[in-house]
Amino acid sequence: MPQKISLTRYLVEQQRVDGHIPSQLRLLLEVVARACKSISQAVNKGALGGVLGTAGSENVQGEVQKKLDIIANEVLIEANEWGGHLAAMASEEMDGIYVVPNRYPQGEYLLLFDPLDGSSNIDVNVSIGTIFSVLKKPEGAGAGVSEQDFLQPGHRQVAAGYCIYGPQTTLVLTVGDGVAMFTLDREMGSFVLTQENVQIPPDTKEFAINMSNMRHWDAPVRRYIDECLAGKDGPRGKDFNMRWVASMVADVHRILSRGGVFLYPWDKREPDKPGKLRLMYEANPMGWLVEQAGGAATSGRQRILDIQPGKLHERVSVILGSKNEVERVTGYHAGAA
Ligand code: AHM
Ligand code: MG
Repeated sequence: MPQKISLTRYLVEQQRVDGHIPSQLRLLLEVVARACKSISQAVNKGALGGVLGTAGSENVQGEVQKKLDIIANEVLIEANEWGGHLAAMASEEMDGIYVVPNRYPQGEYLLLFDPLDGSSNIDVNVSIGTIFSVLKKPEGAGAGVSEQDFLQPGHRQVAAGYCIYGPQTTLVLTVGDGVAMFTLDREMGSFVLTQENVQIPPDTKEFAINMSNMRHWDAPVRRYIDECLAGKDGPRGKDFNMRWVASMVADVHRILSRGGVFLYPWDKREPDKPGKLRLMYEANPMGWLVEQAGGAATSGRQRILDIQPGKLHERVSVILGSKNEVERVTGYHAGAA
């Protein structure tokens, strides 16, 4: 039987053999993985743990917080604040940044997360997940840390990933050397490498979009979906299938596993907002994972990873997945400009 490779061993080997993960980053990723294990436990208990339902509060974006949103946020902060590897954290569930308290040593990394993505699926027992992104404090930023230090484009990420809580709990990670997947072995209590060098096929017959928003879309997105729906007899000359889980982690996980294209575009419901999803802790980490697996990620107008954020909770239009499809939709935007 082949030897099992744990996440710890994978990270140690990345550090030792390839030398591109400093020990502090390795520690950080191990701690994030440990926090994800705790969140996975809480998610699994569901109603038995009294963790379902709303918490009676709203986050900075005016969304109702679920109990598990808050629990997951706290688990990630408590796990990460004392290790000495971080300067500060930012989360979908917190208005401002969380600076590591003075009683702990300060590190040089910045951690951003969506503690529990796909919140609307929590109470209905459908896959949800934690998304994370790691940046380094900019050179010459001086002592202390501010929100400004976080405002770096996605191509500056040093690690990114997500943990999906579904039929299996799987941690998906990139440190800039391809994408690896680790499945949680509950008996062993550790994440075990189950897939390396994940690749997204460049072509697909599967798209993911919330079709109920169709009447609000812009012309390029409408054109793309209309052409997919036209099937074999349309301009694409093939039939397409559609999937929409309404958990970005689940939709992206499917795309990393068998290809596809995911769109959450700008729409007319909120004309002043560039999109629904958040750039820094949703689009950037997912965009980098997808690129590392040979796919592409754009806003329709620009590569996601090249967008300079103006604020922590910035939103963005997202098109990601199989490269030829993403390039096609992006091309339709260029044609419409
Ligand atoms: P959340 O972070 O508040 O859970 O919202 C993000 C989620 C994504 O996971 C998913 O792709 C999208 O919202 C679904 O939105 P909709 O319900 O509009 O289809
Ligand atoms: Mg989210």
